[in-house]
Amino acid sequence: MKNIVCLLLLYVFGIEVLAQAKASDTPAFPSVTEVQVEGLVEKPLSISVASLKKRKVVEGKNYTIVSSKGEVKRTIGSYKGVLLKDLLNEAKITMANSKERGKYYVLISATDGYEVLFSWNELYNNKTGDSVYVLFEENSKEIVEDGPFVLICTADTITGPRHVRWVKSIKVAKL
Ligand SMILES: Nc1nc2c(c(=O)[nH]1)N[C@H]1C(S)=C(S)[C@@H](COP(=O)(O)O)O[C@H]1N2
Ligand SMILES: [Mo]
Repeated sequence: MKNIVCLLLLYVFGIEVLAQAKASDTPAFPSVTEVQVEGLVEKPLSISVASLKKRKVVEGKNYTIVSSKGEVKRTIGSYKGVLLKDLLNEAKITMANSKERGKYYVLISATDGYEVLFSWNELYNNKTGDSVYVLFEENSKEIVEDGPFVLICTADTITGPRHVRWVKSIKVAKL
């Protein structure tokens, strides 16, 4: 009798597990509803897609993802996002000693563990800073498979490595 109950339980749970696996087909990694701006900032932010839309939205066209082998992986026809620097300025980076600016960096982390960084000088002392966006829309649609937040740096030569899918946090830190 006990064995039959066990088999029944296994059967029911088996179906449950299969059903959940199917439901999570997209996105491929756990998605977040808000992206965190944190670390060495005065005012940490937790930002949803809706609240990103209320900020200064930038629209762009034809962003090409180039892999480290130099191959064009795909082109995003149009996108909408907010400049990373605008979010950092809103959160206000705390820097007691300006001589340490060269030690500051911004770490972008994704839910799959992927991480990339931008140095403070790269963002605030170079044109690159005007080309780093947190996207919430690709081709006039919310980003489902790779999102809801994607970070891009259009100034990069090989854009793939700093194209970050499933962005979960943006952390200001210091060496
Ligand atoms: N979260 C996350 N983003 C990522 C990666 C990753 O492994 N995880 N790989 C990067 C690399 S190396 C490349 S080339 C591009 C590939 O983009 P695509 O597969 O969306 O065309 O995604 C980038 N973004
Ligand atoms: Mo890549």
